[in-house]
Amino acid sequence: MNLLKKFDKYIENVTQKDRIAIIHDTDPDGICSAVIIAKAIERLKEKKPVLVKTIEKKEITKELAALLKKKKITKLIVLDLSLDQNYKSLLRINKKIDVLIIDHHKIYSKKQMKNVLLIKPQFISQINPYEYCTAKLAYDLCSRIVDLKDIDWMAATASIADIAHKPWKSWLKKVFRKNKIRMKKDLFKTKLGQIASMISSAEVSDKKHIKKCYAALYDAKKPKDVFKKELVKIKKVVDKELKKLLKAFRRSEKHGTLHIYEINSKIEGIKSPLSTILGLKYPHKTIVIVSKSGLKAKISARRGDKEVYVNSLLEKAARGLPESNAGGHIPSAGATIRTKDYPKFKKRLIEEYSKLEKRNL
Ligand SMILES: [Mn+2]
Repeated sequence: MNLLKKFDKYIENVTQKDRIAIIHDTDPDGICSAVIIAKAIERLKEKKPVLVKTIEKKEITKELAALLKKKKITKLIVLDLSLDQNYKSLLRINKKIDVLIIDHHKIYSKKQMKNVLLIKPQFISQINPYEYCTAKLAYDLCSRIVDLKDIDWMAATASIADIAHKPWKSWLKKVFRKNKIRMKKDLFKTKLGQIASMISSAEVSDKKHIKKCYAALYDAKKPKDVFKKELVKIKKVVDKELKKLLKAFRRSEKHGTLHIYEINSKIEGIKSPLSTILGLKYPHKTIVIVSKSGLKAKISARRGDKEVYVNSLLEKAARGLPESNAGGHIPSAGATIRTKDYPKFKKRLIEEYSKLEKRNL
């Protein structure tokens, strides 16, 4: 059976007795894809998920496994998370739970597990996986079996947030026209781009806001409904801090085209939108942003022109470090390490980078 048929079968098999959990990534793509899947199942099966939750580590922890058991989950849907990086952690949950993973990160494991259906763009299309965001993939998959045209703008918002718009230009134009939104050259300046950065701002300033973003999208009939007072206020605060940090970027450490920018901000997660903005501004530079807060150092990397694979770069620099994780896309990736390992990480990063630069000369 091909993958699309398997997907249809998975949805078809959802019954009234099922208890559905949706686990998604914390970023706009993760949140938009969660709403799209929840709406699709609700429209087809008149069922709402009993649990919608984000996780940051790409694994099923013992705590999460216990929660799924307590909630008597029978269907688990995982979105925008490369759980195949940690397939073994799936063994922590009941084998009777049917798992569906929709993700667009690189393929970490080709292993197939009996109760797990893994869908990535690489399996069904020719489009670069980092330019086929999870929300668009979920939208396309579900649109084959249920009408979701009224929420096409959510898939568009996620495509902008993930800088995954290039292959979808004509589709995006249609979505903008249909929703009466003005198209601009800088997609982040459009209404949907503003929603993308508002969700991202809310997410980075406090993970607790993620539920509010989910609810705002879920309840929205039109894009303008997402602009809730509280979310707009948060965006203003984050924008101000971003402006300050962008100004100070010129003080970052340079090693060839590698820029290492160590920041100290009260908004811990700000490194992600900051690196996205810098990555767009300097596509031929490799931007690595480091935010050290307590015991953990969090790292965000971007390379707009994809001349350097920042996912592999971070994976190499973090390899073998205790309690570390690293991964993501070719042009955009992240890592977490212990703060005390940062000097070692940084040394490796610079070494790996100079090796890459030599190879390209
Ligand atoms: Mn994504």
